[in-house]
Amino acid sequence: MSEHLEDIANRMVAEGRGILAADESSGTIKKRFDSINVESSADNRRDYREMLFRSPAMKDYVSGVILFDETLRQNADDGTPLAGLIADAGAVPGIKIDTGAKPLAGFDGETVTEGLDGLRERLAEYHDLGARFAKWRAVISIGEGRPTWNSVKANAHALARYAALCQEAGIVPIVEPEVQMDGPDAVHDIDRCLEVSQWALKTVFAEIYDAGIALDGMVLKPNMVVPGQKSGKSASVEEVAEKTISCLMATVPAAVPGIAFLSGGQGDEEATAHLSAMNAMFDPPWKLTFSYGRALQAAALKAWGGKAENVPAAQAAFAHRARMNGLAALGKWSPDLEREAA
Ligand code: 5MM
Repeated sequence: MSEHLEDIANRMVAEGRGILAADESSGTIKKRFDSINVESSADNRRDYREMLFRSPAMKDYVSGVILFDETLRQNADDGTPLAGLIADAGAVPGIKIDTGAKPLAGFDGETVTEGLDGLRERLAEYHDLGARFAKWRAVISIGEGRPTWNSVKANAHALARYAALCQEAGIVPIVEPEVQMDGPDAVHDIDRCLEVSQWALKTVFAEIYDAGIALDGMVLKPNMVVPGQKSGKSASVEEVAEKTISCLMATVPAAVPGIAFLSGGQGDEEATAHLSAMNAMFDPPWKLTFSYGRALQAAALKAWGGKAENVPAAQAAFAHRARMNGLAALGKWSPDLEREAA
């Protein structure tokens, strides 16, 4: 018998654990590998991800891993499917299922995420390959006259249609409406981020309601409320935590079991500090955890550098970041712990 959606969703946001976003598409993983001068070949991508999934830290701090299509079909060096390594570590394998954010016709500088055509059939195949959750990322950018209502509405509608198809297939949807903190003209302040994030989330949950989504069988992956990276403005950890929570309290129904944040270009320690502060300061109705890509992998990627002899050092770097974020998911991280453990 298939596992219930709410049981999978609860496993994905289990106490003190979070999600590893390892679903970089071909272009993004190439950029990451370029930064360490490693060729982005299928074997190198496999070796890198095998290093992460075999890390002993997986079983303690990682509840789920988001994969790119190629990775879900790859085997480790000894022939074990990579998704099998994840399941053996007690984590849920998931799949990035959208086909990317594409220019929104008639709306310069805005995108709508595509991938609905043929999605029912693709979900059935991914379920057979072992995926038990999926992820779809909508990108909302802030700028002069942006976002427009058309982009907020089109992205929210697509997210809800995707979520309905996932639940029909027995797959938990991660719903990711990312209000970007970076980009060429991210000069907005934290209050503009708050305003747009609330608008995007209200619209997403209105569409989700209309589409009849079971709220207890989904996970939300939002941005934190932060100033734009090019604004020259900063915000304290407390301000980010307070404004992010106030945004979520105003928009996310309590029946959603968990919220797993993206890191969005924040520094590793910054992303950890923000998550920990939220969990320490508030007792929200949902679990608050991480679904970080860059903020979980950056140190490990650098330590690995494409060399087999660096695997132990890379796994140690990954274990450190995963443990710090596991503590943050409990509100128990501190800068002192960060330095003691390093
Ligand atoms: C790992 O990056 C994911 C895939 O991005 P592309 O489709 O652009 O290759 C991305 O969706 C990621 O899951 C989220 O943005 C969270 O990652 P960060 O690095 O922001 O925590």
